[in-house]
Amino acid sequence: MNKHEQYFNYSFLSKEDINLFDEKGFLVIKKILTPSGLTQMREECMKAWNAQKQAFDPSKSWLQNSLLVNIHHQSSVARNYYFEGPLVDIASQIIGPNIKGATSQLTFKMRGNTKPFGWHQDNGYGELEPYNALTTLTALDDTDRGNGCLWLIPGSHKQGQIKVKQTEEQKTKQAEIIVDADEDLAVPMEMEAGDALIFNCWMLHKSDGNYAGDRDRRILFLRYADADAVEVYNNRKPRLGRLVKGSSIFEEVRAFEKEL
Ligand SMILES: O=C(O)CCC(=O)C(=O)O
Repeated sequence: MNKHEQYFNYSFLSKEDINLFDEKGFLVIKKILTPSGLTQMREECMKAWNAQKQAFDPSKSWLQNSLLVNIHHQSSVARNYYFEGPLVDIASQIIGPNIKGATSQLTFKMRGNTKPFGWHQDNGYGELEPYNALTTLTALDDTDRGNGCLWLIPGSHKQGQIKVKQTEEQKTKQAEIIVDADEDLAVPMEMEAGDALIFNCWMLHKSDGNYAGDRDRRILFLRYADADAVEVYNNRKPRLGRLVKGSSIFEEVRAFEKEL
């Protein structure tokens, strides 16, 4: 029995799943959180959120209104999920034997938060190489078109890295990086609370505002990368992140293993 089985449902991708992922660039994993995992995750994440975030302010950016970084420093269930949960093996099936955590954050669009987040690739923010990083979004609420679910364009990862000339604000992650996309090809990713969506670092995706009025849309966003992944925008220095499987050629990444 896995020590976190009470909170997470462990599974592996089948060969068909992996083929589908290669072709479409995304997969949905149903019920990856157990009912108690979902309850605990919501509780701990909301505690961190309420301690640091203010009510929605339309004059502020999406990032200011909707993002809380490094949730694994603030919630033990999020930390266990990130470093020892089912996504670790799933990420390893896609990326390879050596992987590290690259990003952990909450993207919460609470009721009344009508800010959209335009089309982008996750590897457009802080480009990592090799180009096989995996984004995972775990829904903490049922999410649909009404409350601002994610939309993506199946197969759009095949166009590779979209080069954007970034402004100073974008480089320091204070401003969004929006790219062109064909809205007609977009598909809404409606999910039930406790499901996870995983996608390739080049997947084009966006979300609209939460216009549901009486429903929040809370998402736990975790990203995994090859343990040797470097930051292209930062003189190709290794991205620091905890090693969760295998090893790294970089001493500083191996040392990071011991940290939270
Ligand atoms: O949570 C959202 O609405 C969008 C999040 C997203 O696409 C991202 O953080 O890259």
